[in-house]
Amino acid sequence: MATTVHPGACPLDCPDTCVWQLTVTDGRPVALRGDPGHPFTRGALCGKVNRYLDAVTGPDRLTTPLVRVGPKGVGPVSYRPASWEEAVRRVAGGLRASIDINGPESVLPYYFAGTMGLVQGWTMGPRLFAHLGASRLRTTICTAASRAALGSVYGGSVGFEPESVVEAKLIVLWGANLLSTNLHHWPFVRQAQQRGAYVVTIDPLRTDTAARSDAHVAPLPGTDAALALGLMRHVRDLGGVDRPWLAAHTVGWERLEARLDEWPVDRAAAECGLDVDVVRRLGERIATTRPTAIRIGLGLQRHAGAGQAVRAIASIPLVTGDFRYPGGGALATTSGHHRIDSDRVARPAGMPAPPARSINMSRLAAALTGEADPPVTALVVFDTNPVATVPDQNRLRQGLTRADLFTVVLEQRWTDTCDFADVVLPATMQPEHLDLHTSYGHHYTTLNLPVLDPPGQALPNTEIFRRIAAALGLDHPRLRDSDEELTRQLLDGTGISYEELTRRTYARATGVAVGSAPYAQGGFPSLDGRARFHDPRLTAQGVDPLVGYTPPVEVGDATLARRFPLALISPAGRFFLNSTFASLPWHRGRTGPPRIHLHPVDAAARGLADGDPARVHNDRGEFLAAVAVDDATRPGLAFTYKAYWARLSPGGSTVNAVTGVRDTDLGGGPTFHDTRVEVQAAPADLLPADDAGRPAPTPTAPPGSPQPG
Ligand SMILES: Nc1nc2c(c(=O)[nH]1)N[C@H]1C(S)=C(S)[C@@H](COP(=O)(O)OP(=O)(O)OC[C@H]3O[C@@H](n4cnc5c(=O)[nH]c(N)nc54)[C@H](O)[C@@H]3O)O[C@H]1N2
Ligand SMILES: Nc1nc2c(c(=O)[nH]1)N[C@H]1C(S)=C(S)[C@@H](COP(=O)(O)OP(=O)(O)OC[C@H]3O[C@@H](n4cnc5c(=O)[nH]c(N)nc54)[C@H](O)[C@@H]3O)O[C@H]1N2
Ligand code: SF4
Ligand SMILES: [Mo]
Repeated sequence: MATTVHPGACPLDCPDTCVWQLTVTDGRPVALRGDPGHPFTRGALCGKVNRYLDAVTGPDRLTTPLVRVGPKGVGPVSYRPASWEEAVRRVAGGLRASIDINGPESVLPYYFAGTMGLVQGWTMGPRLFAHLGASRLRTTICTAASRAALGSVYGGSVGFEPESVVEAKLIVLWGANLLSTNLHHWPFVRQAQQRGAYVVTIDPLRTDTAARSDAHVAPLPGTDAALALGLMRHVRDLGGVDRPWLAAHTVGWERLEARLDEWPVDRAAAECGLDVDVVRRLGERIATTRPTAIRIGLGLQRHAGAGQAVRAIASIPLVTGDFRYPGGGALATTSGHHRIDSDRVARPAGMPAPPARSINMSRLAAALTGEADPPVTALVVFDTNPVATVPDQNRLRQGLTRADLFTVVLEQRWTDTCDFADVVLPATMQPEHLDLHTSYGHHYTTLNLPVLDPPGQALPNTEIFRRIAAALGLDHPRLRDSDEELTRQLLDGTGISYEELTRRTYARATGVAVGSAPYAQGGFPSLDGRARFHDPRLTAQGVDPLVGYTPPVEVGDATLARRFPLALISPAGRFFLNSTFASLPWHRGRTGPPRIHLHPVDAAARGLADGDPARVHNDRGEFLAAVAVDDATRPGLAFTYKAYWARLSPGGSTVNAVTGVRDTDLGGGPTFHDTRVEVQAAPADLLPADDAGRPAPTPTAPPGSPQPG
């Protein structure tokens, strides 16, 4: 028996981008472990990816192209296998027909971070569609609000060096559930805590992360900007403003200071539904503790006021001068530190790429049901499962069922979205293709080489797009670049060579040293190196140029609250990664059925008990779930985990049947958590017997995971 061990990168949409080691015996994968030498992820994967080989070797892998022969929307029965030659010819014919009738902008490539790999995700597909003059996709579904907000405040998505957090004396985890979603940052936080740091989690829910913090502050959802303004006001009143640093490295403090006059602590506390002393005590700690590190999560960004919230939170360390110190400052994502520019590779110099409109991916349901003009009549989906993950699921399905829409889906397994495809193309998984990864949670770049043969006829996305380009008769040489050439193009100008990565797998990539304070002397990536509280460029986007507060739209609507009294948020669960793994037996078993978590007071008011089947609904739609009576939340606030599959859920719908298409104030992001619903008892037979009332599993860390706490 020949056994070999191969390093690679976890491809999932997770800030940690772990380096793994895959053991292969006689061509078959037999074990997957974390690389103990990796400085950030330090040897352990997470619970869900410890079972990644279930996904690679599963009997549900797609192994052959499939073409539709029955109605849309009913599932695999509508499809028959086809050769690659026939499938690609059909795709080219569908795209050509759309272009001939409605012009190239009628074609929409729709992709996201199902793999974070730049080669499979962000090079050949986008390149082909740029060359065609197809609509461009604004990839807003995740970090758009912080990208726009931090672009305004710091000049880019940058912040403190994540490994330096061990030096912090106060750590604020703000709308971030590290133990579920950024597991490998937690040991650094824990190390700081053991060295005496005080850890505060700001989250409407008492998550595991909140429970392991020294303090938990639970504001009403969508009110974080008000909290940040109140905290800055208190810091100022206590004399905690670092005026020399502020004067040297920021713009607009006088205006912000005038605004803080409007935000006494009691106003902020009232807006956030918090006890005034809670805000005061936190303000006092921030005023007096150096360095303070603020980890800005994604959860607080799924609200109408997300742009202002991120601006306001990112302003706090500017006021206190925390960027002076290693471990001080704020950090949402490390993306802005990485130097690889995938857009340059997607639109290479010398390749014609006609100008085209942009379509906001978070508005897909609207774009497919009348908002886009010319209409979208060809849709090519890869690395994403929008039927499960975008807002307004019912309207999306209506759009996807349109007879005049030609849809292609590149996938590894049959998902909710495949149900609506005209052609389904089987794609490879990470151990089967070449890829290159940056990270949104650390400063390393990782190479992933193919080590397994794909099942059946599955092909890498890149190869599928090369074949589609050829079938369309496009002969630009850049549409024939190999995966290795694409990887070298991505690395061009970064100072890291392909050869180095083939030897070492990963390399520190950003020029920011471990444990350093990259903005101690200012030098933010803005044009003048300063950070901004006031930004006149935002006026053109209809946003207040000064850091301020945008209240939640739906959650804040008192009239709507009479019909839909519960605010609903849908954060990440531990054992799914968005909708990835949500179809696999082990991961489903660990996660349990869809549940609607209600505070005991709200459950009692509706006559609902733990395990009861319930209908969660508003004017957009409904989904079915088992009630979980849970005091991790507060009265008036319900929650459920995101990204179950619709086709595997009771009633065929998920939480995204009740979320709406509405943009954040800045960046055009989605507002999943700015949602109101009512919850009612549902007839017992609406939930499958094994799903109704099964007790919630207690999440426990798998062997080999970093032990929280
Ligand atoms: N296990 C697992 N890991 C994941 C993912 C997954 O699905 N599963 N998803 C990945 C992806 S795509 C992303 S973007 C990241 C997201 O990772 P996180 O940034 O952790 O995002 P969420 O889990 O969506 O939300 C984090 C917390 O924000 C809270 N929250 C909601 N609304 C508010 C608010 O208004 N204010 C405040 N202060 N907090 C609020 C939620 O209760 C939640 O506990 O995780 C990645 N990692
Ligand atoms: N209600 C609610 N909804 C949410 C959120 C929320 O907080 N609440 N969070 C949102 C967030 S943060 C995000 S990032 C989105 C993410 O939502 P999606 O982008 O839809 O992510 P996934 O559901 O993981 O789907 C990724 C798909 O890509 C496929 N894939 C992976 N690698 C490859 C590959 O190499 N080739 C091909 N062809 N396919 C591949 C996987 O099989 C999987 O089906 O969901 C959003 N949806
Ligand atoms: S923690 Fe994130 S990067 Fe690491 S194995 Fe799990 S999903 Fe992949
Ligand atoms: Mo995300």
